[in-house]
Amino acid sequence: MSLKIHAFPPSPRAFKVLLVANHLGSDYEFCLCDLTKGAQKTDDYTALNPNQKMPALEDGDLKLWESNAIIQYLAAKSPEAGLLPSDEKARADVVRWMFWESTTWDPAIAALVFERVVKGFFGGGPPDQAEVEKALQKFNRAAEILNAHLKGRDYISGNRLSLADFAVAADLTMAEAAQLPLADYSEIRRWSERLAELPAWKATRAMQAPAVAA
Ligand SMILES: N[C@@H](CCC(=O)N[C@@H](CS)C(=O)NCC(=O)O)C(=O)O
Repeated sequence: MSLKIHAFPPSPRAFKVLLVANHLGSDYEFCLCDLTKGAQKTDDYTALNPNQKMPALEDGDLKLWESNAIIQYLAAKSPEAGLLPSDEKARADVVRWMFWESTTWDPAIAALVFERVVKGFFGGGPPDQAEVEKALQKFNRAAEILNAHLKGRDYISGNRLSLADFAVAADLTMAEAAQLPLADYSEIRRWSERLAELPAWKATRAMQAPAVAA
């Protein structure tokens, strides 16, 4: 099997990549990159991703990092699934939401995950309230935009399931643990609860617990 995905499934960025691979039925080898054991800092892994972060993908001589680049590659290998439209305008809309996820949505949520989950897990002390407040402001601003956009829509782009849905929804897998304030965002809850019913979503959720126990 030439396709390998290096990931730590509890992380939303890893969840995103595994979710898309599972939804597409991609033939891949799962390689645990155990962040709790510093696997991202080994020489072998650094040769794969000099940023010392997961996820990463290998396909023959291709070494690819950045979760959105990885899911774009996976979708392009399975065009029949339609997760990345071939029409220029439709594709630009999907890609626009993927960039929004990388630059706006993910950083706000990741800051809350860091303060409220990761620090505790690694013995890094209590959440810094000033950082939490800053992240909450960013989160609420982004959530208002997404919530308004989803009104009357089942999917983010083009009224069909696409990489935009997977990229943006994956960040919500830690919503409970990071206490994301979703109560006021009923459209986001409706849309994400629907995605969580996908067989691939459930299969990817099932990959999370064993990784923590490993
Ligand atoms: N923009 C990157 C972010 C990757 C990233 O920050 N991964 C984190 C975990 S969610 C990581 O591997 N951190 C390990 C470390 O910083 O030591 C992506 O979407 O792939």
